[in-house]
Amino acid sequence: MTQARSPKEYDAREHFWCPGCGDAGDLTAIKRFCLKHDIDPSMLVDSTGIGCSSKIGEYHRCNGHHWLHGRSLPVALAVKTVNPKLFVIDAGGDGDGGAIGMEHFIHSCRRNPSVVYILMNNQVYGLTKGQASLTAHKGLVTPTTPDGAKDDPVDLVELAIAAGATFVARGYSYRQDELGELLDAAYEHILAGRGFAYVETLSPCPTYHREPAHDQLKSWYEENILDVVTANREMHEMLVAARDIDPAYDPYDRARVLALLARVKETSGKLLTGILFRNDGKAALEEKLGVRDHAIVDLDLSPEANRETLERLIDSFR
Ligand SMILES: Cc1ncc(C[n+]2csc(CCOP(=O)(O)OP(=O)(O)O)c2C)c(N)n1
Ligand code: SF4
Ligand SMILES: [Mg+2]
Repeated sequence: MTQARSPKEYDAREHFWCPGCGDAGDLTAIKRFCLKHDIDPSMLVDSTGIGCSSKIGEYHRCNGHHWLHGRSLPVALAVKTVNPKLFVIDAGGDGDGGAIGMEHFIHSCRRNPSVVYILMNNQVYGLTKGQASLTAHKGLVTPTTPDGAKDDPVDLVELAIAAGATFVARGYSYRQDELGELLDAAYEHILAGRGFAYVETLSPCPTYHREPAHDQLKSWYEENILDVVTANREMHEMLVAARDIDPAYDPYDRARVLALLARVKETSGKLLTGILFRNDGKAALEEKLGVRDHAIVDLDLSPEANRETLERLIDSFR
């Protein structure tokens, strides 16, 4: 592909995340992705909530905007519905999209807009000084879990699949090439108008996520990540008798994906990465609303052009 834009065209203000923050890896991946696909920054919308991760829309050139904590997805859906030609990314943290914004997350998966949702999961509320989030692993010590987190974490990829998302993937922000591949696949899903692409990125917070048994947080992640193809092979070998796991991983098989996630949870508790699930057969929100080829943004919404409709509407209330 010929490169029409220079990398500088995707620059915005310098980021001020802590040294080693995984969010910086996500930012690099987004910028690389934009350059690779020659994305026009004026056609790119980055809808974000509140949190360290939600600052990402300020750090690359796009139509970036913050909304209330946990409330960015409804705005992303509205933007996409009004102007389906825009490339809409929603980005934010596990606290933002998984905790306070969980209902919007579920409804977005269900409604299936062609939006890429990048959820930067660091297991804590980084911006408010490291409280445990709903994705904190059991035993994680934080200011709100001084004796270690006691509850099972919520696996947001599992939730996304159960709620009806049509593309579900998880990457790791320190592994740029893999993350780039996931973003490429999510983009392809969006361009084909197939609907909601959930891309979770494991984005370490070295400031507040402490693992006493590890000198570096990075080694904790390396130990606790497992790619889905390897997991499928290992589970197959382990569970031949169960005969419910095929040797070849098929991300289109929803029941098997969920079975694999459950078995990995029971056995090692590792976080699966890769493209976990795809469904090409569900209508996207824009299609359901009939706005893909009749964008609301192209309509003349002036009172003059709509007087008759307006009068009919007023009459209907009489
Ligand atoms: C309605 C509301 N409740 C609480 C807050 C305080 N608050 C700001 S960011 C945040 C959590 C951020 O965590 P996460 O989304 O995981 O982002 P991170 O900082 O970890 O990247 C909270 C609780 C807020 N701004 N608004
Ligand atoms: S507090 Fe954590 S999430 Fe926030 S910028 Fe620092 S390392 Fe990143
Ligand atoms: Mg967080």
